[in-house]
Amino acid sequence: MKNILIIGATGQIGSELTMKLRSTYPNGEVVAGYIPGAEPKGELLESGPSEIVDITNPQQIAEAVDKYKIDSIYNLAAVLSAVAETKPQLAWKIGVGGLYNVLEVAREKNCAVFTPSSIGSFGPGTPKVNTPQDTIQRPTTMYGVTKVTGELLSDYYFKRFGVDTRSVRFPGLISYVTPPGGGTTDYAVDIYYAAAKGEKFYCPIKPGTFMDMMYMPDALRAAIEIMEADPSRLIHRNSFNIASMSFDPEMIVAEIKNAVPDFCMEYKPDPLRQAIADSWPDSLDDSCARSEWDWKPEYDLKGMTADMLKHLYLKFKPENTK
Ligand code: AKB
Repeated sequence: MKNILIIGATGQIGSELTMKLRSTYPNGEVVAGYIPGAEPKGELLESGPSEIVDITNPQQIAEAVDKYKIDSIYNLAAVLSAVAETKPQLAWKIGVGGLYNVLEVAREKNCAVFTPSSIGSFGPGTPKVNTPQDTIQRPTTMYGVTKVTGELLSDYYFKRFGVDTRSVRFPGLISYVTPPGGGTTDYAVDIYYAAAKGEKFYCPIKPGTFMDMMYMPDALRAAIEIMEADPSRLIHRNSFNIASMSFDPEMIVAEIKNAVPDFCMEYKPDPLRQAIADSWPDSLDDSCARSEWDWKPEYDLKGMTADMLKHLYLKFKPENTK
């Protein structure tokens, strides 16, 4: 990879992945694609080029690819699971229509494409614990439907047209930089913000609801490593199970309380998010990613909690919030 276009560069993953790609490939162009209203700011704006690239506009994608001689596209535009249930048409338009636009440009202009899938690509009929790489994928959410369609479409473009498409199934991603919006796993980010601000947390997910989660530095590394992987070793492409930790609200609150003993949480389940979480696996088996491209996470719940709280305390120090 040399010249990279990130579509959705100002979102939860994009804002950090763009910076990481710029430091990983200092001699290439790493272009932050954004939509009006979500302009890049600060370091993201100043550290490299940015362009308006709306995933629903194939011409804008093609123009950015031509202008910067792009060879790889990171397609991060998505409507997350809870919002997708309230706006299913929009979720399809961005998740599937948008991906089709990206794949067509990639086919014509010979680009590699990374499009994340998710634990949301599984459904209630999937084995729940240690979910295998190749198994039943019959999601009951629109988000999941777009993710499975995306996996199939990406594999089709690889097999039919030779487009170098690759992907991982992201768990819930936890970060102190850019908050997520509209996901089912967002509670596992919000809980750290509440703890660092000294606030009580109302948990929208019931005790005993396990989901796979991952700290952002591991997720960013996975996105780059899969695109750098030796293609001759890849048996799978779209999309790899990756995993690092699985927990329920009781476990994360216990870990936070080790550092913040007076932290207080009350359950206030959100029926929409709970139903989505109940349809997803508890934990994924990521052995194919480990054997085909040497995937290995670095953070567990303990390590992530320490790092999250350290950074959030800095963010919310009175002198930094003025
Ligand atoms: C969501 O909760 O919608 C996302 C995901 C797991 O894909 N974080």
